[in-house]
Amino acid sequence: MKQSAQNWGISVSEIRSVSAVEILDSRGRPTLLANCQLSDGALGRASVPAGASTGAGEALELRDGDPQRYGGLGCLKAATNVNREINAKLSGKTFGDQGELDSYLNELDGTPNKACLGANAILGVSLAFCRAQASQRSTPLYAHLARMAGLSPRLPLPMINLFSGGAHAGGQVAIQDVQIVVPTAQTIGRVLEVTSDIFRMAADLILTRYGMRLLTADEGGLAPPFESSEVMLQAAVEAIESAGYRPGEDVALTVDVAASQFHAAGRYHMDDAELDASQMVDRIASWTHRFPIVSVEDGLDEADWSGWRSLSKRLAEKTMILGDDLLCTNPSRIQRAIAMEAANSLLLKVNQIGTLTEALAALRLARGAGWDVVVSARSGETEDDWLADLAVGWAGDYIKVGSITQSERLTKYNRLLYLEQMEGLTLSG
Ligand code: 2PG
Ligand code: MG
Repeated sequence: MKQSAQNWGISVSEIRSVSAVEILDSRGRPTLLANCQLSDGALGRASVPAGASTGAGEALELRDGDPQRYGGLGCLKAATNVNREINAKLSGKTFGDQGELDSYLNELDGTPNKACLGANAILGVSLAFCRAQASQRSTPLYAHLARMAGLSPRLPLPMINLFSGGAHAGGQVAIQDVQIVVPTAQTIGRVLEVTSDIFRMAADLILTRYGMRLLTADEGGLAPPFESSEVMLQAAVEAIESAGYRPGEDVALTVDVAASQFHAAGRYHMDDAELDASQMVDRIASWTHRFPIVSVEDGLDEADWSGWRSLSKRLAEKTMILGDDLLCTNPSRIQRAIAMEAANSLLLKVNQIGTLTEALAALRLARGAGWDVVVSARSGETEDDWLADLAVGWAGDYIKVGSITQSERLTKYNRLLYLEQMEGLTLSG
């Protein structure tokens, strides 16, 4: 059925074809770029990100496993799945909305974690179809996503990576990210100005202290050989002060502990210490007293539900207890966390679950429980900027993209700047 691009009354989209190619992500590892062409000619294209500190509950990212290519990380099988099986089933087929397409893709895959076709193949098609529908309706992607979710678009507050450790920086310190937020800023433009001031001061501080310039991690954060995670947190406070801002008032900190990465056999190998769950909770609580931390992501291992519950009991009143690996953007894990009061905020990464529709179900569950939502990039990203539109269209409270260096990060911040200045969107909605 042919559609008029201007017609908001469009109810269906017929797919002419879908296709995919293997491309490289910001770590130089393979990932997928997918196309979706509708029968009226509208085209959507999207590329798929990839994590390094992945949760065990994530949908399966299909890799070739051929040691002769990219150390086994090739995505040719996933691309072939799009080009052959998925294309054969989708071409000529009509879908009313994203939900219909995504359910069909799930049926086609037939496994609970997308292990047959690959979550990378399925998400590529899910996103490309979304872009194609937005284009068919001549509407910006964020507005199409907002309409799909029944939400009013608004700009999210960025959580911006300053210092990195853990799996993103060779493990020189245990915790993965120290990020800054500028809660007092009225605009994304101001957030980025303040961040840039702090980033410059942080780089100078590192040069003075460690005699080295920018050693950057996967997401562009500074990654000097800090002696401990506490030293990293302290350095962030010093950089904020040196830039002329008041820690805890003008600028706050958020951390991604990514504790699953240093947890083994019930113990947390935190820098030089070996802690049990209750000592780990004490350690995090002491950080929140000594540093202006407003959000703690993955403070405990992804399977340590009772540890999460204690951390939440202790800190949730004042601090975001943010689940990434714990929740994997998976509605059933989120449901469990809500029932156990194990967290109060969701880190939403669509490639953890593999379709936009399931990610939206995750968002709705979190919102239903009164949680905050952080829409997040992966440590392996591409130059695609759909994440910015997703965070805006789905009215995320925060967006987490990494540092203000490296183009795969900046393309998202620059899209937010564009939406702020050209589309008149604001942080308050
Ligand atoms: C995280 C993400 C992004 P990765 O842990 O939150 O920082 O990392 O994509 O490696 O899982
Ligand atoms: Mg994380």
